[in-house]
Amino acid sequence: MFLKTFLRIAIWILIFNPVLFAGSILNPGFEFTDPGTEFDTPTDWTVENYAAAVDTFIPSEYNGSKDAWKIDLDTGLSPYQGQKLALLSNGSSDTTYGKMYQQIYVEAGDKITGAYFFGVCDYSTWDDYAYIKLIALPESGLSDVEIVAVSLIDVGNYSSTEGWVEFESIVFDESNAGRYILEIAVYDQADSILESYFAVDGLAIVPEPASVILLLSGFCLLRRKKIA
Ligand SMILES: [Ca+2]
Ligand SMILES: [Ca+2]
Repeated sequence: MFLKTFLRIAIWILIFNPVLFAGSILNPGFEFTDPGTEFDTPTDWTVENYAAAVDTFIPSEYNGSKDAWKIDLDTGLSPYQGQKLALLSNGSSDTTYGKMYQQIYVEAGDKITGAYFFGVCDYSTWDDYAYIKLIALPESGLSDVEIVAVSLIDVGNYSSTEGWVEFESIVFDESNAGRYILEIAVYDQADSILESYFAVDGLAIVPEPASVILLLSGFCLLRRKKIA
């Protein structure tokens, strides 16, 4: 009787809460911030230069032109999910990049999803760029995995994406599942002048339905064996 109840609960969890069986990212929606930091640093993320959690990104008049940006500059960019989004900038003149990162792990069958916005205040051939990628830990035997790569060439001079762009990574398998550094960054190209902005929100590690079904069939087999 107890076993039957346990199996019923386990199967219910598998069907309705598949995320419990995926890898993990801490503070994936940037909703939590460390108090007392110069910028509102998202909890669980290590930041370098300008990388903050903000309620809304309203671009200022600061330095470079935003003449061709495709969002409303007065109302700005609201979070993709929740109350906050992550905003990174390479700054103007004083720094050449903004970055945030944390160690994560991904299981076989997982993929990483989310949304980004990219806006540049520069022009070609100073092609500022941004990315989201997994960096393999030393001696892990794994290779880096690119998730998002976007540059000025993709959006045009003094321009931006049309709001949030949803993305998803490859589906990981046994050969590339494991621990990585999840790194989000925006960089100047060639010089340190004229800033660009990279916003990210709604990160999630999502198991592919096929892997959930596999787990479920594993439980069913276990159950048959116990009954037999
Ligand atoms: Ca959020
Ligand atoms: Ca620049």
